[in-house]
Amino acid sequence: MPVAQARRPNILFIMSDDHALQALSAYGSPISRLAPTPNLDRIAHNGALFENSFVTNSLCGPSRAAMLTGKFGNKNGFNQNGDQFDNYQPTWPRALKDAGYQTAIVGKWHIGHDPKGMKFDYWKVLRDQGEYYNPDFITPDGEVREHGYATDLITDMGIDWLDHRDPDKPFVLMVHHKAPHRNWMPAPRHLTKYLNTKFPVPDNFFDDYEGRDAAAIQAMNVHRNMYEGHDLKMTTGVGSSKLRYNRWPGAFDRMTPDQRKAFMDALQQSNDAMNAKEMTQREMALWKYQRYLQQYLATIVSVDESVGRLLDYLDTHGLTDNTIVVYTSDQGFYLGEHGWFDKRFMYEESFRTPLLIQYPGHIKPGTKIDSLVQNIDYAPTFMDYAGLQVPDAVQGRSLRPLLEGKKPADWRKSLYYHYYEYPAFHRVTPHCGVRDQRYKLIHFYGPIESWELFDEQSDREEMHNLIDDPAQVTRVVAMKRELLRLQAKYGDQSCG
Ligand code: SGN
Ligand code: CA
Repeated sequence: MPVAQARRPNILFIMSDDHALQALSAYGSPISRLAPTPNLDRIAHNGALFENSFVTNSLCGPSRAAMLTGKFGNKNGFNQNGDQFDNYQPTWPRALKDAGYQTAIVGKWHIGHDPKGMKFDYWKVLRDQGEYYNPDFITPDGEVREHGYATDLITDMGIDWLDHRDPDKPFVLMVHHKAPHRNWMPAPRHLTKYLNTKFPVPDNFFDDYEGRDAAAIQAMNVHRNMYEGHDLKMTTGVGSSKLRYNRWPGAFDRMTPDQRKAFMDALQQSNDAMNAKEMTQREMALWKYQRYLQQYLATIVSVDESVGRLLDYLDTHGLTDNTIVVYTSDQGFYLGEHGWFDKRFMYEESFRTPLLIQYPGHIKPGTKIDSLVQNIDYAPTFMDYAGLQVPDAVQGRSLRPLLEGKKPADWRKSLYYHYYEYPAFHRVTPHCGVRDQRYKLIHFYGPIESWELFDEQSDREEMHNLIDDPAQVTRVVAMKRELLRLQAKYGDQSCG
């Protein structure tokens, strides 16, 4: 093998599903201080943390498609869940495979049935959204149900593949977790982890959505829209282990009797106390918020353990120095901000996504990067590190200069966003928008036609729509012009 090839870095790309920045302690939120992620923090400590990392469209499929291609949905053909990704189009795993890498993906796929066509040397992906307990996987040989907990199974598969790979070739391993996606079922060993923890309630949990019409009509409110059985695991009465509204019983029915008993037993005391108490609507909303966070954060403990196991594997096998490790999520998530769960909106909590990258010797430990970056930048970054030419059609830009401590003068000053799916699950009005380091302009279209402007510096919670503020007239004109410039640049003419 040529020397240059032997030195090319391995890439371990770990992605979770719906992991909010607020739940990753390296980002330092009050919630994460009560539910720390020490192994994820290791990556930030060893390498870089992106303080301004965003997605192109805050939804699973579109995000994955953007990451694989380095292009917005209007170019890669995937704008909403349910679209079919064309696996034969250019992607970074395929480009690296063609350049001599060994490639593998384990875990969530969700942009079609399977990754056939992308030439992975090994793949084993969850069927559809995937389940937490005893999930079904699609493999080249058909479908198989594995006994166990999804996060652990996916980690085992990744490690097993590393054990059996060809050590003479560089590798790409993509470990894509289901967690912490809805319906938030923790591993058996973490069932009671946070049941006695009281998490801080966001100031805008009881948001009245004044001046924000699209926010007012959504269906992603923790109190109103979560399924009391399926999501919150609330039972029908004191002493009962029967779940309240359980829209998709499959998540529980697939458990063994022992798994299910352990799961419900762990919650019995808390459920009984809830059922025994007369609560006002407001008290019930707050109770649900706590139960939601307890479950959501407990699923992240397993993700954190998975990352710890993978990092330890690299250490004990002498691979750490020559492996780029990336941790990200397909998007951010609401943990009660505006009263919500889910994502989709261009508001901060779901527009942002965590991004941590280590590459010892190449990225200074403890680096913090405040430049605006987006998930279309991952593909060109990996191609760049693998020594490949980035095709002109790629719309993102390599993060390598930023990771090496440089700040190119022509780095982007604003980001474009476009969300399409409606009404889907959560009735989020389609919208597009532009964000710079300080301001954000959003254009909602379809069921609601409106514009919003936020000052992220003075109004981080995005409660005050400044669009009609006379003091902002010039800014609104400038930002509308910037929106048009970005739409022309990215070739998207479909926003309302
Ligand atoms: C499921 C969830 C929704 C979620 C979508 C998309 N409902 O349909 O709440 O918005 O996935 O999520 S569930 O009760 O079936 O879990 S995504 O991350 O795959 O885009
Ligand atoms: Ca997701």
